[in-house]
Amino acid sequence: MTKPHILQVGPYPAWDQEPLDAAFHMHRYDQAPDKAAFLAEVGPQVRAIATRGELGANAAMIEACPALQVISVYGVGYDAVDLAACRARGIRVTNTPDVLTEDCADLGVAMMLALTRGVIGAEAWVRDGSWAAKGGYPLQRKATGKRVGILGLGRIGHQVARRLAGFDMAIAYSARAPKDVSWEYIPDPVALAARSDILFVTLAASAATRHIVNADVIRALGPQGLLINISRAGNIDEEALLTALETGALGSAALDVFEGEPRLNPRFLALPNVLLQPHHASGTYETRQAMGKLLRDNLTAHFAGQPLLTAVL
Ligand code: 8YV
Repeated sequence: MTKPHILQVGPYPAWDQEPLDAAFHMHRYDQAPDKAAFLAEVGPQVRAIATRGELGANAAMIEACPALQVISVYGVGYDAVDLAACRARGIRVTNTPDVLTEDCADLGVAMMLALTRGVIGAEAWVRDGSWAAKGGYPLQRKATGKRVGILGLGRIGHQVARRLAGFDMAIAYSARAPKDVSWEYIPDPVALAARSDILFVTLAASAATRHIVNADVIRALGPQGLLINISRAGNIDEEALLTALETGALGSAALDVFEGEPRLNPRFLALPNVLLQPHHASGTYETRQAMGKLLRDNLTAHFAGQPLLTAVL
């Protein structure tokens, strides 16, 4: 049997690349110097696209592959895939939910603790000799017992809330409808931010959620507030966020995602009140191996005529 032709949009670790190369004919879009020429050349043979959450598959890519049947995303977020183009052509889409939920929640909580307690600066204080030269590190802010808002109580938001319950936090959340949980339901983002010291953004991104964290939400969180984003940059009005951080209208922010990443707005780099992370909430060996397996299992199931394991379309 001839191997199905797959367009590979981004790199994968060797433990995924080897089995992918063995089972499929992988076309490395990520390594092609002239992307448009490469698409024009291989597009007609392509029956599947293997991509990553942050890279997705745009309309031009989908259009260049007239025999495309399925797009398999390495990531839970599929907002970068042009779903309208997929729907119009009956192209299936899969993602990798569940396997990364715990790691994403863990990193969110780690970012909260690192920022409130000044862990990064305190470490530098030890290394550069400040401790011995100047004495103890400046006092920081307590995390335990604070009022926390979870904007989007999906799988990841739920795991964040579960962890924060262990910090005796007063938890409130937003969702499309109230959930069967004991935490307070506050669907309006401004009202949620206004009653929160710390606001976690854990919302699946879509056109409808773009800039859901706008200037009003940021203002409601306030000069003592902490904003944590482990979802997608598009959920926050980044311009409003930068201005609020620069002027002190917002206390601080811990961010794992950025517009135009990995080349983030340099204004972030000049800010003392931010914790910046390189979009690695799912970045552990255990989780990335599980994500890679799920990506491959979906492709294998599709070409074996079996039901997709984790279809979103
Ligand atoms: C990335 C993510 O996909 O799951 C998501 O939606 O954004 C991440 O897990 C990961 O960096 C792999 O590309």
